[in-house]
Formats: sequence, C-alpha cells, structure tokens
Amino acid sequence: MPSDSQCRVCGGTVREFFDFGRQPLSDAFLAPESDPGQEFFYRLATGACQDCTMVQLMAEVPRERMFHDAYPYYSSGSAYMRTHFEELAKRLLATELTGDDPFVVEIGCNDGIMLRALAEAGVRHLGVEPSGAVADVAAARGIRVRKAFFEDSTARQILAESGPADVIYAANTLCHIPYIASILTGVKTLLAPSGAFVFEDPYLGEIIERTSFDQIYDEHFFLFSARSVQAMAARYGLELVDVERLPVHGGEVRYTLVHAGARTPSGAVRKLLADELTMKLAEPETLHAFGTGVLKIKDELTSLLRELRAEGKRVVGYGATAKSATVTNLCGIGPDLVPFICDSTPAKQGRVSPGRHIPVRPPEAFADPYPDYSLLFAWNHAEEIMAKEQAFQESGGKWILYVPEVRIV
Ligand code: DWN
Ligand code: SAH
Ligand code: ZN
Repeated sequence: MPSDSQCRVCGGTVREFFDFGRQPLSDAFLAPESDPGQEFFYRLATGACQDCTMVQLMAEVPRERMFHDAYPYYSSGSAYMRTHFEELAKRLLATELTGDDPFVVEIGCNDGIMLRALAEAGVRHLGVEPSGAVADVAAARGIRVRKAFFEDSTARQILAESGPADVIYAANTLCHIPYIASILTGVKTLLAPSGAFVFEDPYLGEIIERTSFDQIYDEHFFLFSARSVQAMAARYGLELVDVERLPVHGGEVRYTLVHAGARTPSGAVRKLLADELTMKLAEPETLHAFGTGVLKIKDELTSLLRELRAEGKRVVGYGATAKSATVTNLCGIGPDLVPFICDSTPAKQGRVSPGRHIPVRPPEAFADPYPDYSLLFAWNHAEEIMAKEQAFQESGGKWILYVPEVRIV
C-alpha cells in the first residue's frame, strides 16, 4: 500500500490514487552528449486530500530544479495563446483596471505574453518570474520584471515599493506551486481592498472527464476544482466569487478570488460546484476509474505504435511538450518507436527528451520527407498545428491522438 502524504493546503491526509512511476523532470531537455547517469528522476503519483478534496502530487520536486535560467517553455510560441492573453488583458482594462493609476502584478509572467498588452496600454505593472531566459525576453519587450519566485516575502516587498495591487494574475503557474500557503498569504497582503486575484489552470473536471493524464507531471503539483479552490481561498481570508471555463490547454478554469465578503459570488460558481457534486469529481470511485482509463490508453497507444513499426511505417512526434514526458515515460516510448519530435522552440531543438531521450528537431525536419503518422503530443494546440501542417495531411499523413482516447485522424 502506498503511504499517505500531508495536504499542502489544509494539512489533511492525502490518499494516493495513481502511480506514474519513475519520471524525469518534464522540461529537462538534455544535450545529447550529457551523462545519462546524471539525470534526475522522482516518483510521480497523485492523491486526493480526504479533508479539502485538493488533488495534488504525493511528493514535490525542489523548485530550483524546474525553474531556472534554462527553463525552455516560451509562452508566446502559440499564436492562439497570444490571442487568448491579449483578450484577457483587454477585458481587465475594461473591468478591473478602470480606477486611477491601477497596478497589476503577474505571478509567472514568462516571456510577457499577457503583460505585454498592459505595458503597451501604459498600465503600472510588475511581472514576477524566476526563470531567467524567459524573463529576459519579457524585459526586452519593455515589461517590468523581477527575477524571483513569488512568495509571502516578495509580496511584502512589492507592497512596500509599489503599493497594493488592483489585480494579481497568474496563468498556468499557481498549480505549479506546492508552497501555496505562502502565495495566498502574500496575495492577501498585496491585494487592494477591492482588488481581484485572477488565476487560470488546468481543470480537474476536464482531466478526469477526458483522461488527459499527461497534464500530470512535476510542474503541475495541484489539479484544482471549484470545490478545492473555494475551500483553499477561505483558509486565507479570500473568497471564490467567479469561475469561467476556458478551452485552452485542454480545458481550464479561470478563478476570481477577492477579500472575503468584498463581492457576491456569481451563479457560475454555484453551477460549477453543483456540477462537480453530480459528477462525483473527487470521490474515490471516480479517481479509481481515471486510473483504469490511463492504463487503457497506455496499452492502446503502445500497441498501435508497435503495430505501425512492424508494418514499417514512420511515426514522428509533434510538440516536445512537458506533457509528453509523462506519456513517453509511462508508456515506454523511445526513439525505436518515435525517432524524433518536431518542435518550434530553439531551446529544445538539438536536445533529447527527458527520460526516453528522443531527439528534438525543428519543424522543417517534419517535411523532409513527411512521415506516415505523427503523434501529436501538443494536442492542446491541435487546431493551430494541423492548420500549419495542412500539407502533411494532404500528402496522406495521419495524426495520432491519445486524449480522450487513442485514435487516428
Ligand atoms: O503549464 C505549463 C504550460 C502552460 O506550458 C508549463 N508547466 C509548461 C508548458 O507545458 P507544455 O510544454 O505541455 O505546453 P504546450 O503549450 O502544450 O507546449 C507546446 C509545445 O509545442 C512547445 O514546445 C512549442 C511547440 N509548438 C510547436 O512546435 N509548433 C507549439 C505550437 C503551437 C506550434 O505550432
Ligand atoms: N503564464 C505563462 C507561463 C506558464 S509556465 C503561461 O500561461 O503560458 C509556468 C511559469 O511559472 C514558468 O515561467 C515558471 O518560471 C513560473 N514560476 C514557477 N514558480 C513561480 C513562482 N513561485 N513565482 C513566479 N513564477 C513562478
Ligand atoms: Zn486538504
């Protein structure tokens, strides 16, 4: 029996429901000549808190191992995501930022994909971003960035220097932070009395419903639901007052937290909470069924890739995502099944994938010549990538998807 761990939100007992086994750091793309003996591995497993329902990893990876000067994920690599964040910036300008000289803090601003529009609109802002290279890109775009991990002490410094924040925003970052107590304490301190803490992250409901198990990896420590976020907010004097489902990254929820009592919760909060009860989201049987679904995908995907290899077909991966680390390492997919992965990120090209050491090549390698099949690891960007690679399908090429089920399109 796996041992329990302690909930990072409420201190309750976290019971394990799925073990992904030994996994490498999801964004540690290695130089091909590096010593494989030096690669860092840890046990990736998920559990649910028996008290507050928060789904979380059973053990954390030290943050400096994941987020450092060579962190290779550049948010602006997707045109679709650029539009998504520009639209949010516009909305914030029209709603939360209408007062005199408003101030916005973004936690995990990465290359400035969201703050860019606010900086251009002349809004006072600060991005807090520990990963050096991506922070440099943001700074070069005229964004004010602090290279640091946001936590309680950072929040107090920012308050002393710049005053309270009207909006604190985080996309795909809050769920990366096991020391979330320090973040929420910091948010409570830094947020203006009428301010809003807005964050968006992969939604547990969607991950369970679509068996998108590759959303689970070292960086994604928490899988939030409306229920677990509501309970978490209340512990820190905050209140969940709005939720919005988003289509990006395979299904996310944008949560709005304010100082407790400052606003009336929306009907959308009530509805999502009710939906989660109906689908028994954090119940043991649901989580158990998810695990069964993961093993089914694992079996079907490895069988398909082995069959294609036996038939002499060429299969190339597309998108050297962090998510792909979970898929390749859980399923045992190496260069014998997928000889290389195409990816548009210069920092990943010429390197090999974590754990299974599949070479990463630029997108130009895709057409040279086109493979018979492509395993779409960046399935969350399917529309954008399939449009870009239309000539692949026209040449008779087929995409392999594995979420919510293994299929060829
Ligand atoms: O939460 C996180 C999300 C926001 O980003 C981080 N923990 C890490 C990262 O996760 P990911 O690597 O799974 O994210 P994406 O956005 O699915 O990665 C897409 C990958 O595919 C990137 O390496 C860029 C590449 N790509 C490409 O080669 N051609 C992407 C697009 C849109 C393309 O057209
Ligand atoms: N907001 C971007 C980036 C998501 S990737 C987007 O949605 O695309 C997660 C980012 O969080 C990384 O750039 C990482 O360096 C940053 N991060 C991790 N821990 C952090 C912390 N404690 N404070 C601020 N940023 C953090
Ligand atoms: Zn808990």
